[in-house]
Amino acid sequence: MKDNSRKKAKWYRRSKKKQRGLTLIEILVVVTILGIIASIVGIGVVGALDDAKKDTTKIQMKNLADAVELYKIKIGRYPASLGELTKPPEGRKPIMDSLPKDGWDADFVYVYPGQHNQGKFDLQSKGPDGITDNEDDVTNWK
Ligand SMILES: [Ca+2]
Repeated sequence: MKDNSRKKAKWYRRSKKKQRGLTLIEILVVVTILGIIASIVGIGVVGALDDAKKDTTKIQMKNLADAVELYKIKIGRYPASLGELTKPPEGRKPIMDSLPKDGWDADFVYVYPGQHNQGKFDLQSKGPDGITDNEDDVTNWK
């Protein structure tokens, strides 16, 4: 009887040790899986954030383009620079209180007369890389 219970206790301790080992491996597996899931979700969030910044840029660019058109209606010509939207010549009322920034908090590039939009103006955001004339730019001509 006593011998049997000792055996049981020994078996129990062994199985407990085994269980602990397995639990550690399981924790490692779970942590690894969680890490993989977190990185996938992270990539998704970063992607959504980039899309949101691009959308913000498009909206701000549209507002800016509307302000430039309004300037033309009020003053009779397109502004030579975006600064004229906030400080128009001859003490006229500003079209905008401040110039909008793109989704990456950078200034828009304004070119008049437009090289891409004949007879109008070009607006360009340098995009996430901050460099003009590459494929991540947001422009009013493509
Ligand atoms: Ca760029």
